[in-house]
Amino acid sequence: MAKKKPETTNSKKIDDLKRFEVETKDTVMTTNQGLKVNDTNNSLKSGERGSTLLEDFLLREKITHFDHERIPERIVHARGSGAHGYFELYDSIENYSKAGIFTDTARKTPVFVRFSTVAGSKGSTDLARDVRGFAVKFYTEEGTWDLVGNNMPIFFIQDAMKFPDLVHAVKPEPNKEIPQAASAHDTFYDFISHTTETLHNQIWVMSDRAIPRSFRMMEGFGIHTFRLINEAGESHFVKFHWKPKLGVHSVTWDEAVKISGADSDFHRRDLWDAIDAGHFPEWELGIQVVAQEDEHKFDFDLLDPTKLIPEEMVPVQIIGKMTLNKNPENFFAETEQVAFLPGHIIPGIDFTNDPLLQGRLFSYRDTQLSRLGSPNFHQIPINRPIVPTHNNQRDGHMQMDVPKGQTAYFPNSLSGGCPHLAKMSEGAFTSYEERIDAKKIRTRSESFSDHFSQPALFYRSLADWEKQHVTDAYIFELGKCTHQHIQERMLYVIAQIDEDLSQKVAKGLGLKVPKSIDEPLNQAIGADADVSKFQPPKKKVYLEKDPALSQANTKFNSIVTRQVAVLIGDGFSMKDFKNMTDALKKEGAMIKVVAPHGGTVKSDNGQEQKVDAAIATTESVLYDAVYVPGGKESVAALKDTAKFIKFINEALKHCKAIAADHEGVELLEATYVSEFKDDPAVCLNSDPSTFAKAIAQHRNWKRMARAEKIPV
Ligand code: HDD
Repeated sequence: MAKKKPETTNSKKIDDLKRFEVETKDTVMTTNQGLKVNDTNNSLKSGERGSTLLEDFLLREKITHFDHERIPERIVHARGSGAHGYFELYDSIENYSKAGIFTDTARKTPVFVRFSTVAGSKGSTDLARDVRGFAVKFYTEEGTWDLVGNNMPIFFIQDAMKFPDLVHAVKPEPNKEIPQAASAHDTFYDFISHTTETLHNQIWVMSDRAIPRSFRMMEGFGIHTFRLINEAGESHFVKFHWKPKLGVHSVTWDEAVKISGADSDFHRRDLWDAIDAGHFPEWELGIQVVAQEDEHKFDFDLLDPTKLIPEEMVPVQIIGKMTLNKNPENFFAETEQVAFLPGHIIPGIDFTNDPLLQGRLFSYRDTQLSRLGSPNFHQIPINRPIVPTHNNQRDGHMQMDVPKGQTAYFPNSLSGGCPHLAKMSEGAFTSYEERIDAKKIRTRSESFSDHFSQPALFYRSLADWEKQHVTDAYIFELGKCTHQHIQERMLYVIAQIDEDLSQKVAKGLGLKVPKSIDEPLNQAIGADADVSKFQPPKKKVYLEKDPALSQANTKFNSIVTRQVAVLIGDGFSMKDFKNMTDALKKEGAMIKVVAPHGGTVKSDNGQEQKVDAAIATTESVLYDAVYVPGGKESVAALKDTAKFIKFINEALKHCKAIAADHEGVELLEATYVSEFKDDPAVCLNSDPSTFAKAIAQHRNWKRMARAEKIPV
């Protein structure tokens, strides 16, 4: 993570946005017409206690604007958080692409990124078990490029035609509008179990990827196979990857549930606070490139968005870095009104015939019309490109520009033929000339029909603790379904991925894995219901494991922005406190003092220490690690408050690093930590560097099986 002052002046996009910023400091209140206002608290009445007059234009303007403040939320990805930043290229990849951002290493391309959950409404919890959106808008010199991806490298369905079904199945059930921001319900698993192409993305959602510790600690993927086009017009297939500098880390499901209550804005706050503190999150951009002639050399189809290319088969080449260094000035104007369209591309990048991507090219423009209300949504400040735009499109709701001249058509002579068509030498876009010789047909390619090999590869690649989390997630999710036939059908399809996994889930549900599925039902509801149709005679094992799929192989080298709760009361040892917190702060950790009360606490040498949170207002799930310094009186006060004991026991259960010095160790004796003294992430009277190393590990997952038994 970079730590420097925001560089807002050398970003063309930030400068552009400044033109629209409205300052209220040192200003007088006016109406929208500029009329100075001296009372905004009382309406105009007939007498002191009389009725309100129709004449009251001030009341009308204020209330009318308020009445229309809301716009429709996004049909999916309604809940999101955004930030500004920039992209820098390490080395030119001109062999593959002629795009300026991929050839010019001197450029700093402004970006706006929006992270999101998918299923929940705008006000839902950040910690839902869900896919996360990872949408990046690059404001390039050749026009805007949107890479609208997710934090998982595959998608649920293969054809955009099924998207409304998928979304209707996962959203709250239409009769009762329950549950909010959750896939754990009958309609979702009814759909999933009848649509086996979803199973790959589904097993990722059961994994820890679906409950990230932070937006800053998750990967991003363009998912589809795109094309890179070089100056000679040659095409290479490409998949885009974002790799976070902080590694890929997650919370446990028990924490996710509790964080949703303690701070449902956890991810939004985390992103804002990190940028605000100058700890700018960074991701490296990687590409997997496949030569045109290798299109058919894989056991899966490159056009199938439910398949990833294992990194073991095609390594990811790192080509650049994105840094987020500025929070938005206004949530609605920027994060809410930003409109991402997969159809926004630039010369040097092109689409493939992936049928999901092809449908997306239609859907996103369409949705902005109802969401933002006008075909002029590109004129909203956050959506404006950093390069000038000229064409003959005119009028429409909320036209902000004032297009000059007599003509709005092409060709024309009255305006000298302008705007004239761009020549290729001027950087015009042209679509890749793909040779097509085919019949018009409504079908699915046979090459898309293996639905089980890759979910199985994913599951095989996970560490034991990750496999346990997947098992627990299935038990939880299916346990929330009320129809046994849906649960059993799911057990059947999970067994096609991994028999042992299905047996474990079945045990948790108190059911048996069925030997076959209900054929009459299949016939009644259509071809897609027939699981066997989508199963190759033998599941393909083209790779035993892909280490990149497991979070056990991520980075564990930093404690930057890790939240460390330091538990103290009056009389705490300032020597212990300073020794530990100075060392951790030096490495970038954030120290948060939690005390029996708010305000300040006094140390053993009489110094006042500011309290960040009184114990009554906070929960252990909001921190990455816990430290208890010495101090007799302090420890006695902590022991006296049951919530401190719960706080520590929970941190222990969630496999976090815990440290204590001198009398602080006595507090831990009153908790389950006393049974975990041999644990490498329990640091008693140890050097701060030992504790820092344990925090950098994120969690001590080896503790998991024993810690599960802690009753909190
Ligand atoms: Fe989508 C929003 C990601 C398939 C239709 N999608 C949306 C956002 C992200 C994605 C990150 C939020 C953008 C923002 O922050 O404003 N969607 C994906 C990915 C997909 C995908 C990675 C598959 C690889 N989406 C997909 C399909 C369709 C849509 C197949 C329709 C056929 N998606 C939409 C949408 C949204 C949207 C309804 C809602 C709000 C918006 O577009 O602007 O049009």
